[in-house]
Amino acid sequence: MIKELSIKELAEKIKEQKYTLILCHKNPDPDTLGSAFALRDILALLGSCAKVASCDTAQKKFDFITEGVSLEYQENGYERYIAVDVASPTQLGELSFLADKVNLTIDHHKMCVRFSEYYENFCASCAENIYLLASELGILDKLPIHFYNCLYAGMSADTGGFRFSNVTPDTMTLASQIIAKGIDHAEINRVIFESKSLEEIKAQRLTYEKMQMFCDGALSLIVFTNRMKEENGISDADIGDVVNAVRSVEGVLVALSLKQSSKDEKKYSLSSRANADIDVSKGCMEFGGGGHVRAAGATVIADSEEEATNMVVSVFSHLIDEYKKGIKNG
Ligand SMILES: [Mn+2]
Repeated sequence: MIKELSIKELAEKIKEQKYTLILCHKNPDPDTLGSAFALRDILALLGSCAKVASCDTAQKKFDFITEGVSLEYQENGYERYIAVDVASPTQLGELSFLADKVNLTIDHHKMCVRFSEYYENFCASCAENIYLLASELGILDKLPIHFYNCLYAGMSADTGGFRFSNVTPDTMTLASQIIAKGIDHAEINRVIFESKSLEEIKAQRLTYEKMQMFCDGALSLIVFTNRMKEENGISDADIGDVVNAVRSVEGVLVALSLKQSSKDEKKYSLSSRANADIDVSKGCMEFGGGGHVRAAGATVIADSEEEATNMVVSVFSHLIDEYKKGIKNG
């Protein structure tokens, strides 16, 4: 039986001095990175050395979080493994073989597969849980400005710049306390939302060219194949948030992106976003994934681009139909 920890119990465990590996999810975003590096600041203050790992590299622009440290995993005799912002073992990607070793998970995903003792709190970002942990430990005033930069980055990224439905009065109260620490919040937001590499812009242009519409325009989809990536000199990191591009089309209720894996051509990484009250995490669960009500992911196994497309369109068009029926009857 997997145990859920209270914040007190989590704080007690974090106090134990142990050489720690902190694990981020694949395609690391500012929330998993910010949570990991903020947790590393906490551990450093408490006398534990920690490294951070992910199966994918962090984007260069997130150096203000990672301080340029590589996320590459190396076996190093770690005494403790902590996963942050990781909804299921599959979210560890190529590092999922470490799932059995994980001692603690700190997360905020409602739809999830727990694989170790965990602390969870369904706030907008995992970063908020790291703040609560520091608060419980009574060390908020001792942590460096880097800690607050990390937390703000996680909160802002997971709330789309404090615009998504997951924002609560508590989110804003906490953001206010973090801004009061003197962080450069405008610069963090510029880096997260307004700064794209030329390759990311290329990926976005391709997305607008190649997107497909289904369900009378209620479902949008972009499939990124390895061939498309090679022909255009685009890497996996460059196509990170293309789902938001297909999501912005007027009339779209659910937006999807499928990215073919460079390592295994039968694997497609699925991202889903909802513009209405449709639980896309249910759709992702069909493929063994998870996430939030309006933002979720999974890995789809298919022999071809067409097969992957048919599989996701079938599942998500069903969710859209159910939603439309609900509106008619409701
Ligand atoms: Mn998150």
